[in-house]
Amino acid sequence: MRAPDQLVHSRARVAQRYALFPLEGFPLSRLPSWPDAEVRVLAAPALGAKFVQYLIDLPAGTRGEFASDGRLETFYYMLSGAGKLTDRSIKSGSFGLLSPNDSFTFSATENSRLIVFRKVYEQAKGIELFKSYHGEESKVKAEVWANNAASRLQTLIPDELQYDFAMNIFTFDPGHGLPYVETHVMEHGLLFLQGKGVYYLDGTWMEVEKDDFIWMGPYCPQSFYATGPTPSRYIYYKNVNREISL
Ligand code: UGY
Ligand code: MN
Repeated sequence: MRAPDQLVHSRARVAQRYALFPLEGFPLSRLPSWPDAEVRVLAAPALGAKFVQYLIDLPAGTRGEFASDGRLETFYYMLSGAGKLTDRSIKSGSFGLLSPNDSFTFSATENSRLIVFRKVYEQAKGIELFKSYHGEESKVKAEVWANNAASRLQTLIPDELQYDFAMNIFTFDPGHGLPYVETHVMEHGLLFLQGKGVYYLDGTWMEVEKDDFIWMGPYCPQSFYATGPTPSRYIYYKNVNREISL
């Protein structure tokens, strides 16, 4: 926050096919199912996204609920803290994909920060609904990406037809990035976990750093390269494995 006698500036941008938001610009909200949490709505249909993504800060000793409604699937990723997800201990780096039919309660034993992502599950003929799935980032192999050992990809959700989206973590060593500008029908909801760099969004290179959120809509030309002294890491959503509805 700036002092009352100072000017305000921001790297925040909202365009037709993308948006970039530094963390400090989000006002806080509450949610009925997370009454003690401070919630930032990173992306929502009001922006053009076909999903919603929250950043949730939950104080130690309080709880929140991932409520099922038979329609929305939910992905969570713990950025920091620790707690119990129903009877499972989770901590920084824990993640899971929750079926639209399952409800879970999260009780924070430490001050916790997590990403919660929700979208309508797209059923497909002949494909059974997936079962809720949990994992630890530290146990997901970082695969060399595009034949460059300085760019590595962790795939948190298996690339199988049961799942209608991917959630991946990219790591780029300084000086490395995506080897081309890519443009595709899939959307992204992307949170910077570490480091800094420059992101190419629909014709413009923009500086980005830890805690920034980027929404990329369909056919947003995009690329990235990492700068700064440490590797850059980001977690991102991508809708996959379904026909385009007409
Ligand atoms: O999977 C992807 O589409 C990825 N290469 N996009 C990105 O990192 N912006
Ligand atoms: Mn992409």
